[in-house]
Amino acid sequence: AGAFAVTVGSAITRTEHTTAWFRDALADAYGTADDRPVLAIDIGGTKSMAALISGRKVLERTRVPTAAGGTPDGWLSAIHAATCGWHGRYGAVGIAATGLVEDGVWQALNRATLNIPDRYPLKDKAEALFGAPVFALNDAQAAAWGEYLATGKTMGSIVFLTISTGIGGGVVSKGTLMTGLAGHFGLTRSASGGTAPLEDRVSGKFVAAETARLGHEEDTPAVFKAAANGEAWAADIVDGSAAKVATLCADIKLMFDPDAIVIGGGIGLADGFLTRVSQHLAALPPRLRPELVAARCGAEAGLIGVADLARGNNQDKCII
Ligand code: BMX
Repeated sequence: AGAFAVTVGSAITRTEHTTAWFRDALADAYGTADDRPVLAIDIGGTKSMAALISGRKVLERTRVPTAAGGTPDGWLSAIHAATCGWHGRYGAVGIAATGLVEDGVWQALNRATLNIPDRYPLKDKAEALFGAPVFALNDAQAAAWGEYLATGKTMGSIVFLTISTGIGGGVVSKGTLMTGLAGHFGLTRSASGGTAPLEDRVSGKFVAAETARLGHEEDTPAVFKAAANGEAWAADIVDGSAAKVATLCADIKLMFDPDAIVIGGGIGLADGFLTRVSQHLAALPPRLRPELVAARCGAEAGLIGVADLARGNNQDKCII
């Protein structure tokens, strides 16, 4: 009768069927059919954060302390308890954790930052607890990815450095996030004269220990305030740390030649710290001088980065 095609049955009477075919075909082409938010978790040496994230938008957030004498089971169940009201609203879980995370297995590199036992099955345990697929990665590597996304992927390469309880780092080289051990700058020894891991001479733990050793009672923000007010003991602690970070940044520039070194973390973003690091780099020839910028996503870079990866968007950009 000249018809090009004839359609019979539920394709006409049940339009939701044809809609579903489109939905499934798009999911096959672009990844997951589950467009629910991601539960993103960041387990740090001092505190843990959790957020419900849709795209790069944080819908809900909460935080719980990471109990110093605790265990991974305990840290996870504290986070689970704090987020149980969100259950059913997320389709995947992303975990950014301090320490080495490989193939879903977690361990400490520096037990002074967090005492994680060897080979803890983080992915399996978290999947059983949260009832959703889990993607897990080192905290600073996740933050490097979050900061890279925040640049709109306009830079070819960035190195991210977080100076907090320890010193973490992540490398995005030509749009590819390096995983495994790559970026664990806090464990390097060159900038501390080879005597100890760099983070033992610079990070939040060091500032607190030095302050106590000198007989002062200030907490870390107060030490930075005292340094800004010109109190010599505090300025010595802050400037000594800044000088070592400057040496590290100069070395990173020679190793990776990134477009920028993005600095984050409680110490890294503390008042005046970045300025002091830059002052120590001022004498370098311009070609060798790293470009330092403050983290755009602040403390949430790791949550945003791991949420993107947990969604499956960019996992093929990771090299393990
Ligand atoms: C340590 C190491 C890194 C981590 C960094 C920052 C452990 C437990 N952690 O170098 O994996 O990225 O600290 O961690 O070995 P944070 O807790 O200070 O953010």
